[in-house]
Amino acid sequence: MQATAIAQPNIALIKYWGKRDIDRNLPAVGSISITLDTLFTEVSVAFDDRLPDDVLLVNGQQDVQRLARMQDCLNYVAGERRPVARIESRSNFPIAAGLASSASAFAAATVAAAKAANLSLDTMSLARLAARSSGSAARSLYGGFAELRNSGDTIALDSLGVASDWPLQVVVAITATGPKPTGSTEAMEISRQTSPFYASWIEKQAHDLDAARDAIAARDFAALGAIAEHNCLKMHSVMWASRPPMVFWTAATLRCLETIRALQADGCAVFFTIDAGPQVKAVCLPQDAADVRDALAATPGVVEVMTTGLGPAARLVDSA
Ligand code: 2P0
Repeated sequence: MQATAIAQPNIALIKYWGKRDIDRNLPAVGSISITLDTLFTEVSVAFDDRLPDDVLLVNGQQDVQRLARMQDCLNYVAGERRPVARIESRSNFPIAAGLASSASAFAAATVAAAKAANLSLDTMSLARLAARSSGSAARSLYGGFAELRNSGDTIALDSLGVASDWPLQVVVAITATGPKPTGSTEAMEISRQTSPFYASWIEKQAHDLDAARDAIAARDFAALGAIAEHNCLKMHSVMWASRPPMVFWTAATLRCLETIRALQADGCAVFFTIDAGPQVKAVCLPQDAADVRDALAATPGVVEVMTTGLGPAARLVDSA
């Protein structure tokens, strides 16, 4: 009745932004991501009806604010009549700051809860359950390169390669460590309802997915970078043009883009992507990772840099 799982966050190169069904948390667009390796969230789930109530500890502290969403996650996996649960979550990176902590947390929680409930589910079923809690979490059920497709009435996932197939590096530049101001569900709905660019964002996504999938298959770094930067800037354009506008960037975010443009001009194989937060993720080839890290670390306003490779799928580490 107890299990522990680890999952790594993933970063979308072709972004998920917008929902077609809020109740079932179905995305309006497909997405393509890379799963990281150095960052992780470990979640333990213990089902025990002797406990008075569900309890969630995040990094050792009881977390009442995040409890309801975690309870929902366990309900999706084990049913609403599941036993009372004690959930412990631990991450080695700042949570709720645009570093995909919900992806790794809900991927790990889904895997741990399924095992603790003695369910034997395949990866796609686990991914679909994780997606009920957080759309991006489904992608962390896969290592390396993953594609989330809208498939009829549901979602489906494909592996586009494991980490060792194309060992890219990612330098994460942290420019602010506080929580982001707007949650993703609310922010996506604001975009859907108010952004004049939303319809075109949805319409063009299939093209971007095709281009990125082809670039990954061909290991064409320049082509992948071009489509990933374009898709990222398009998603942020949708947000900026929403009402109220959602500008998650800081001055340091923009300075990081200048740094990356300068590196590119020097011949560095690097491109950027930015999620719903102020951090900049610079994806690069291994031989350029040290230069990218040094340049971003020296960029004014960057408070920390973390370098990571691509990592494995969410997995069980212990159960009893
Ligand atoms: C992504 N993001 O594809 C995009 C890019 C943020 C920007 O997936 O509402 O936390 O939990 O299904 O997965 C953030 O959204 O959204 C996200 P929910 P999630 O990585």
